[in-house]
Amino acid sequence: MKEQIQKIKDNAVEQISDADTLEVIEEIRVSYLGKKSAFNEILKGLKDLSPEEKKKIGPLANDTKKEIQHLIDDKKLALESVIDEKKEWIDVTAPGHKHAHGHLHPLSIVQRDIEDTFTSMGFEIADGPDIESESYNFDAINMPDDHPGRDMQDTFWISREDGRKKGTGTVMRTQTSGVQVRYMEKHKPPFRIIVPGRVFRNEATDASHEHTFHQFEALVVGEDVSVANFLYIAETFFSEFFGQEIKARLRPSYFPFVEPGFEFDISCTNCGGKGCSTCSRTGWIEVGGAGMVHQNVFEAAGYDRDVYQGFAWGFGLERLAMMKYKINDIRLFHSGDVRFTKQF
Ligand code: FA5
Repeated sequence: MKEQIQKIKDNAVEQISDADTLEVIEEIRVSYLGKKSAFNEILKGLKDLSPEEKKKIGPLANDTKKEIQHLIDDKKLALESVIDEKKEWIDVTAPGHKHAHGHLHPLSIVQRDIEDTFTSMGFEIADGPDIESESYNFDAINMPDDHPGRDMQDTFWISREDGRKKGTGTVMRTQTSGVQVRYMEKHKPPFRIIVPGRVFRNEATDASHEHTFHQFEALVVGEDVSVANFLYIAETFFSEFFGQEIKARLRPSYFPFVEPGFEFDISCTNCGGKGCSTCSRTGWIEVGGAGMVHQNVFEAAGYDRDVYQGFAWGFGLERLAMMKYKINDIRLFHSGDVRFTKQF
């Protein structure tokens, strides 16, 4: 029996020293010291031995059991401390993990820029719904049902009652100009507002046309507002936006909600007005429509048509962003291509 105990001990010592995980050491404990272990059988058999043998084998078995238990405990501690070390050890020379940072879309950057510049000039920011009544989008701004001006903007209709009665339909708004009357109905002059917003046109897309894009409306109303005020604000805004001196010029044009109406151009941001391929050698780039608010629009808002004057101005956000960042295709903005958006 002495040899048997020694053999168990030798095997245990060898296995404990080879054990490399806490799971293995637990298995060893169960197989050597557990209820069904060979060692337990030996201890159970002590009662059948003679008193003399009992005296020798009893202490030997107990000492061996304790010894194996100690070896297991020590090994367990050693394995646990290795695990802890692995957990806490930091390799300061290892390269760091690069975390992807969220960032603003280029159109959001440009929109914030524009809002900052206008608010610094005392403008408030107003808004209106993307899905707009036909009445605000067209009728109230002097584009009744049969007005040929409606043909200038291909419209996505949401609904329209039979018989094409004036003002009864719903549209994806084609322009931010519809917010003019919405705002004027609730506010009295003088005021200065800008209206940034998404607009929709049922148009074929190409490098400079999208079916969904953004406009910025500016509306200034008071008793003594003139085209000169508009020109000053336009030049101040564009000079600030492009970080260089910009000149603006007006060309006669037609929009039903202004009289007189203009297209307005700014001096080419690429060549400063000398003429280059960006401005087709003219030195000027067209950036939007503008004009003095039509008296019918004041009337639709409930104002006295003979008391107030104001100018309105609308430009495309994507087109400005394209000029600022030299982007040659408007479709990139909504392409969802992160290789594009990551550059800003
Ligand atoms: C208008 O929408 C008028 N509401 C602007 C206005 C406001 C005139 C106030 C007078 C007074 P227009 O359709 O030209 O006008 O559009 C204005 C600007 O939106 C254009 O100069 C252009 O920059 C941009 N734009 C128009 N259509 C598209 C399109 N399909 N894709 C991208 N930008 C466009």
